[in-house]
Amino acid sequence: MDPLDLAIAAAHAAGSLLRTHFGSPLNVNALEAHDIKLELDVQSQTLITAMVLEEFPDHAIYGEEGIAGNQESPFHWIIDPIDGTVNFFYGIPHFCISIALRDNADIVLGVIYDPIREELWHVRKGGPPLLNGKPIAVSRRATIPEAILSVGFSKTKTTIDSGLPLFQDLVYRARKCRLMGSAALDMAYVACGRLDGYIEQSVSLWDIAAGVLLVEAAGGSVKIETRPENPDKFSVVATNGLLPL
Ligand code: LIP
Repeated sequence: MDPLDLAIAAAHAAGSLLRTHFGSPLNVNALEAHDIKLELDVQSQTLITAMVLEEFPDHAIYGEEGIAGNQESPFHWIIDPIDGTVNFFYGIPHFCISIALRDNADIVLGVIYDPIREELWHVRKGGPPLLNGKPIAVSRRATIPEAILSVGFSKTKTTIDSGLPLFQDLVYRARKCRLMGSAALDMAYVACGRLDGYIEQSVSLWDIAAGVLLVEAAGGSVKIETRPENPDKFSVVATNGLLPL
């Protein structure tokens, strides 16, 4: 099976699982000041992992809910089983599944699926970025005053403290700043021109892997820096490539 077709099938399967449970009582695995971990996150990743390893038993899984498969493999599937888990828990219909495949250091495909709006973004390295099968492109807005931006604060006091000054500056300069709660959807929205930029201080690879390929394929730019306090966390600035950010 073509790996992109598999990623799309896995996103759809996980999407219908999430739709089934959306708005119903949920088993909470962990409740933190700025984060919630659901049993459904684990179930969704388990479903995607089973589908991937059935087709590619020698590949590796690197997901928010843990790793699986052959970690020596050059092929790593990077999975966020529910991106926007807190939104999901509160019944806010703004979350998605994000799946990317990395071949050695290269992200070669990305899929982001919003199961409530039934919006599927996908891209293969070197190919056109698509939303529900139609080509997409970033916006042409080039100045901050005309821009709509999404800003994320992640999950800790440290990351909130480090993000606040930038937010305080941009909220006065940009047309609007939004806090939408899903890094992957923020990047998908930049890729299709709904947002002009997305900034967050501390996210994980699974939050942004598919989105990076999508935004760059759509004509945008993504700047990623490793966090000084945690090599597995990244600060990200994704824009349409025109904004001075
Ligand atoms: C979420 C990100 C969001 C960030 C949250 C959290 P999760 O991912 O998508 O941008 O602000 O703190 O990291 O935990 O829902 O997969």
